Amino acid sequence: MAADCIFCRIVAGTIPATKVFEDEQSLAFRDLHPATPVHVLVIPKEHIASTAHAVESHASLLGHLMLVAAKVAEQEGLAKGFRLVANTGADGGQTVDHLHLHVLGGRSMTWPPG
Ligand code: DGP
Repeated sequence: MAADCIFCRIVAGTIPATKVFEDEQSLAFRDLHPATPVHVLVIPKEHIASTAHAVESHASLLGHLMLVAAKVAEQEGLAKGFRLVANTGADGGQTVDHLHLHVLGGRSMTWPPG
């Protein structure tokens, strides 16, 4: 756990969040500022600053997060599709330095992103 990390505090339960899924390795909760009708963040409980900070030993955890994201999408009724986003670093638009997948859905989306 990183002491100054908002998402570590959500994992620890010291900051509230609306959880939609949890297991030993991961947590999924609703984004505070939803960009789409369904907007859930899937995070590892372990503090990893970003995808750029992940190492080989995280490979199975990263795969697990993708599977959790798909499970959350199914649970949220996103049968028509959804978007997974992992903003990474300043140019990637990352604002919270704890690796997370955005599960976005509930409306059709355009490409490329802004
Ligand atoms: P990113 O910009 O990719 O780092 O996404 C961070 C997201 O985290 C952003 O969409 C807003 C969300 N967020 C920030 N602080 C909190 C919080 O305290 N609770 C919840 N549920 N979401 C948060």
